[in-house]
Amino acid sequence: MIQHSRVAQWLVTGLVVTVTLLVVLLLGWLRVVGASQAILQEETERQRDALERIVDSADTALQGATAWVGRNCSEVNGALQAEGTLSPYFRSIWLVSHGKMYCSSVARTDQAIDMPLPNELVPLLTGTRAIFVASTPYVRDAPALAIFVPTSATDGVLGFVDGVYLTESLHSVKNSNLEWTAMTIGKLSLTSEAPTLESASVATRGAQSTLTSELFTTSLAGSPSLTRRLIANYAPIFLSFGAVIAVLLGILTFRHLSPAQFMRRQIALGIKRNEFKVYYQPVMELATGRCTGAEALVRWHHPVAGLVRPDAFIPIAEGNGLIIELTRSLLKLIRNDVAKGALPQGFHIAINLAERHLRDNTIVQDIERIYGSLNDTYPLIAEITERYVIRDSAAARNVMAELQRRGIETALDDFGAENNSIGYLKRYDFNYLKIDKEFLPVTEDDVVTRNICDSIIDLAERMGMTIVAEGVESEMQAKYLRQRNVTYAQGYLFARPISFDELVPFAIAHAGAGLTTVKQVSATVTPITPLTQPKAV
Ligand code: G
Ligand code: G
Ligand code: MN
Repeated sequence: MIQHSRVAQWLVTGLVVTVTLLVVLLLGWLRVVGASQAILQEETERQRDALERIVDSADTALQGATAWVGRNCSEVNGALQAEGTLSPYFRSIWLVSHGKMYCSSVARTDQAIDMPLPNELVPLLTGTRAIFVASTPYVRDAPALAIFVPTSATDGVLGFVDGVYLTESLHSVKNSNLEWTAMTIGKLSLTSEAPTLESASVATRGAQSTLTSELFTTSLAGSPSLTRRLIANYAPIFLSFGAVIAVLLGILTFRHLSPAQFMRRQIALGIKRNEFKVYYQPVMELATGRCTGAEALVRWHHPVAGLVRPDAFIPIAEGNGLIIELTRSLLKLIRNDVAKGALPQGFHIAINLAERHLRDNTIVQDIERIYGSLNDTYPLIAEITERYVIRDSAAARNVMAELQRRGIETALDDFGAENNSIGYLKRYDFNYLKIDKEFLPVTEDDVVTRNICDSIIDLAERMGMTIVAEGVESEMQAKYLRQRNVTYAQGYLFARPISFDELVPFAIAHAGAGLTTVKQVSATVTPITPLTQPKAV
């Protein structure tokens, strides 16, 4: 028997289920990361906008003061003071000339001022510049944002925005989604965590979202609670989805690797690799001892399992429809054998059809296409077993009629083996009736079987059907059948199923009218059997 491995079936199924679950979990994790990124991105924009409102407002105030640059401090001091006091966020505003801060919104007019600009702002360029400073004039160790609006290469307005506003903004943006937020210019950062300037590389380590605007960069990191919340959101969806997919794929895999599917693939492969061979069991005319035909029987020479009997694969091939293709390939083998012309003219070849063949005209077309005009010289007989229930009797009747129209007679195979026998005789028009070996009396005093067999013979004669007795094994059975005028017989008494090369000499040896007694027939046949079929095939 061809070996199907249950262990492999379970192992592969387990693997598929595990991999599916892992993939779905990975997808779930990617979804969490994606959702988290989207949230952080949005928070970063919110933070940037909040800080930009402060910087823009300060910038606008400084732009308003540029008209006073270069003017005498005592003249504009009052206006500058008003601007510094009334504009929000400013600690102080300064006029700059020739690279020096010479006039302030917080110092008295009479006080001489000549302070250098915060270092990093120099050299001055056109366009607003900004830098974090740790201290400002008059205020030590309190971070501020220095914003410089130049009017020329060396002149302009400088404002110090108090760091408290920025820290407060960073703090207010931070919510339960966020671990920290930071605003960075150059190498320095202000964060939501402390009111002091920090090195940017330290402060923004582990940032998950960063956004750079014209004057500064905002960055932030998500909180573990955000990740936990997203996992809690997505876990039920992905876990249930994953479980369903994994179970479905598991079932599909398990079924794909089931013994039936395994056999299906093996059979399909066997057809492709020409592992199926046809054997022929001679059919004898009882009255004359002539061999008038043979029944083609399939044998599977499997490379690993060896010789496989039809019972092991024919029902499977019938169940999954491969029987159509299998029969097609057997027809080709039979055609190739018969076309050699070595058999006596008029020699019959019986083929076994399955219930599936009777559902449409495919088999009629196949026979016509493959066997064609060979049928005139070596007529086919279509054996239809009564073991299987014919589903569509109208279609079956049509197929049989089509076959008969083409000179292919039909035989009811295995008669009496199952329950369909009598009904089949009524519904279908068979030319032959093959009595199942079960109904051949085995001993002289086997009265019950003999009575049944007598009735079957009587019934067939009344119906005008020719009888073929199957599984004839003893001289006693042959004698009984001859007494009852049964026309044909096949069985081990005459010959086992043999290869075509063995069939030809057998058919020629039994073609003449000389071999009329069964004794002679069996004497001729017996030596062939052990030689050609060491084990029954
Ligand atoms: O040859 P035995 O040889 O063991 O055959 C067993 C069963 O397989 C029988 O019922 C026979 O009718 C069936 N069988 C053998 N060859 C074929 C075939 O080519 N097609 C179909 N459908 N059945 C076959
Ligand atoms: O298609 P069908 O069911 O008629 O197939 C015939 C089956 O009977 C095949 O399996 C074939 O090998 C088997 N067979 C043929 N002759 C004999 C016989 O004399 N005795 C027994 N027991 N089986 C036989
Ligand atoms: Mn048969």
